Amino acid sequence: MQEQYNPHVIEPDVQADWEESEAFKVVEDPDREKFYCLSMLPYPSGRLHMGHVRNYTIGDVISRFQRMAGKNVMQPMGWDAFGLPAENAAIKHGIPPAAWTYENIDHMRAQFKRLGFAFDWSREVATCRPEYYRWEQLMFVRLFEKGLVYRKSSVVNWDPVDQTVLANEQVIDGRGWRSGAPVERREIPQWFLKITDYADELLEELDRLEGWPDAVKTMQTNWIGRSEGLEISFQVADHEEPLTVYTTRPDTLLGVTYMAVAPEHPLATEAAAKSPELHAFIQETRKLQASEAAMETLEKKGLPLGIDAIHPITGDRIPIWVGNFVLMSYGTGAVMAVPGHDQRDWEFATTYGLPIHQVIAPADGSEADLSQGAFVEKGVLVNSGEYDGMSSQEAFDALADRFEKAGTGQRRVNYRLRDWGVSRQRYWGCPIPVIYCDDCGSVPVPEKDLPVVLPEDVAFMGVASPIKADPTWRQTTCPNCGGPAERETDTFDTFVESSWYYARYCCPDADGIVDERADYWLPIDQYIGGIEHAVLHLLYFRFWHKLMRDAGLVSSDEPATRLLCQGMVVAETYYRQEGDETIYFNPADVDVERDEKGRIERAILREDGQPVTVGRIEKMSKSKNNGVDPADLIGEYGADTVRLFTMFASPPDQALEWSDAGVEGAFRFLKRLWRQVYDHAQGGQPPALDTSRLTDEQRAIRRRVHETLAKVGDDIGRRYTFNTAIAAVMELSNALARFEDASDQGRAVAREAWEIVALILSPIVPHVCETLWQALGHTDLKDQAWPTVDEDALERDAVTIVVQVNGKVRGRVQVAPGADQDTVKAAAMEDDNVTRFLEGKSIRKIILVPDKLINLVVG
Ligand code: ANZ
Ligand code: ZN
Repeated sequence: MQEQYNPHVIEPDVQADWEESEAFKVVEDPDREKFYCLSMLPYPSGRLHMGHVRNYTIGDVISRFQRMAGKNVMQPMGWDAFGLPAENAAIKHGIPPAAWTYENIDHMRAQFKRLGFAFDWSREVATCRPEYYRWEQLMFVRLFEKGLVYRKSSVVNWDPVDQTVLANEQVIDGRGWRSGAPVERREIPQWFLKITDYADELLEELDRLEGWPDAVKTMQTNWIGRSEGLEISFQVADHEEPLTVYTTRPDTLLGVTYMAVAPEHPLATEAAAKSPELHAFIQETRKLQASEAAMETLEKKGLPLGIDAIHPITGDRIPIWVGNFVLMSYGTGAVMAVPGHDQRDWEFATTYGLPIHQVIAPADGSEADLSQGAFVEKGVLVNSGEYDGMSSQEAFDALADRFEKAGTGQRRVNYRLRDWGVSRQRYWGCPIPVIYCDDCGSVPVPEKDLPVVLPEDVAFMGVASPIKADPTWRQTTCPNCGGPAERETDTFDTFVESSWYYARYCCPDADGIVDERADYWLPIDQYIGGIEHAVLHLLYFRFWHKLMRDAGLVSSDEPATRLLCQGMVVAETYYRQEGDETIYFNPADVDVERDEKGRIERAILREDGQPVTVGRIEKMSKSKNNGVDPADLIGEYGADTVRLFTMFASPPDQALEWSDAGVEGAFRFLKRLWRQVYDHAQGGQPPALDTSRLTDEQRAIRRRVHETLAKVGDDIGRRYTFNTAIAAVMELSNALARFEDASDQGRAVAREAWEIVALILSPIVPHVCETLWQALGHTDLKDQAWPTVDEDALERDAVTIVVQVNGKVRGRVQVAPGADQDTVKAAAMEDDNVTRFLEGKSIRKIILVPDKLINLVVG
């Protein structure tokens, strides 16, 4: 053992040993309890960032702990390798996306290895490889045959710069999330997966996902957006066809003062044919309507159609309007507007001077003030004729029954969830395996012809997809009739690849989508990733699992039993305002002066010695130039320090604030730990520990060691509070520094202590611990079990506490050391002499000096 801690020497050695011995390669073993620990797979952008480091360190600590706990642990890694950045790099630098991607993968793999993650690299997958994506093409073909996919023209968010469709969430303030270009509305044919067929199950099963954070479950619940309501048909004056609306509040029916239809609704189209003004309005709103999310904040606009509906109860004529806030794709594309009780309707009515009627009164008898806004709660019906006095629920039922009986209404469940549009117009993705034939229509590619391989050696001419630009790639023959036909040139949304990669890891070489090994490993025991995936990825991944289950490929209902969403990595920002431009400076280039409380007093740019403004603490990002490159840190401190800092700075689900001092502190701790073990090891091998011959002091330190062991096991294994586990080991190492006992048994106690420290810190800082373990005379820490707590060591001797009443000693009691006030008081009350002095009096105050004295103040 070297005297000095030098991570740059020990880490490569330890890593080489892991690599050679294939230490983390696992095989299925039905006799052992399995543990599948999975961190979300990264996009191979080329460089690791601190967010990755945090995500994968958490997973690695959990994996290594579970391995020591005796489980058969699988921790795989792979690459979410399709996607736009590769194409942008290709367009910019002229490198084919495939080459760029593979190079990045190699670079990032090396970075992962340098961090010492215990991945089973034999299971690595890259989603851009035909041997991976051929199986999702096969799955698509099977879903096609089952009727779970369909093609439909729909209005999409079109990014004119990236030339692709964007999901609603990718539209931010009407602009493409990546390009920043104003998003257009286009109608194009797309392939859809019928996720709505699974809406109920996706919703219901959330209740059983006890190991998932509530925040994620709530977001998914809202996203699925199940609502129970009624479809009601209104007669339309001078029209045959009734106007059907969907409402969740039929109890407000007598408060309807107008109707509103979507710009695409047939009644709007009919009226627009006669009115240029309407026509112009409809064109305008169709162009502007971007995402559903943007609808919430949209300024509400509309025009009357000049057509009336007939109220089904009062027979009154009600004007029909077209409104930009009504979505054609939801319910029936038409609403009965109740401005008294719906805020959107209220705003619209206020803008256009439409009447507002109250038909619901607050259930608690208070008054609702409709001049300030709608009263949206449920309550008691008023101004509603025969329904007056009913509760909202009673009125819902009564009206639903009435319309269902009359044949003009029907109870309905609606979902906000839409089917999943999986077509993307970009090149660097998995080709959608469909062939178009003039005679046969859309024909799935026969299974024997899969995969449809994406050519990798391509040149970009502008932004267009090379397989769209190439007139020959698409030419093929129809599998049905043998006539000339064309291939689909769209590719899958990359969320398709990430929906099932976890299953492929179980059997990466399976000759099929998955094989029986999937059922050994699934469901995932611990899934770890960012909260930004709460809705899309985590919903698609649950959906795809159910599709695989229903195809007989896996038998579990859900893909992951436990989910941890790690917090963001944040850092201070520094900037200067130069005219309109804000120039951000990297924290590494700024010197800061702090006050005693650690608050920044002054920040100076090192380069020019001039001050910079201290901004907010924000998520590390390129745009704020506040990122720290993990590669630099590893180069300076080694992997263990980076791992230790990331796990120590905060609990995994909270934000982690970057701090140079924190990294320094982590490094110092490891150096000191090294030195302590070095000094101890210099004393040579101590004799065997004989617990029957220990002094009080030896017993006390040994108790401390086993208490720490118990706490760390619980913190890492169950609570996932890695920071408190580390703090406990740090305290123990301080206590051991004060334990200077060179006797044989003293050294035996210290030996046991350092062995336990090396073992229990090893999930977090595996390299240094492996080396210390060897210095303590062992080999292969990587195969060691988690140490067992010696319950006898935990037993505490009793301490004697003096009991005073009003400051006078009245007795002595024996309690466990560290006993709290209630325990000591209870023991004191059992002493007859003490209770004699308490008789007839009440205790006003209790003063406890732990392990020494209790004073009961009575009066
Ligand atoms: C009358 C009413 C009165 C409504 C009231 C609400 C409150 P969820 O819960 O999301 O399903 N709606 C129906 N179809 C719509 C569409 N295509 N575009 C915009 N809004 C639409 O919401 C259902 C409610 O949203 C429906 O109930 C309808 O307004 C509106 F005091 O009908 B309600
Ligand atoms: Zn054909």
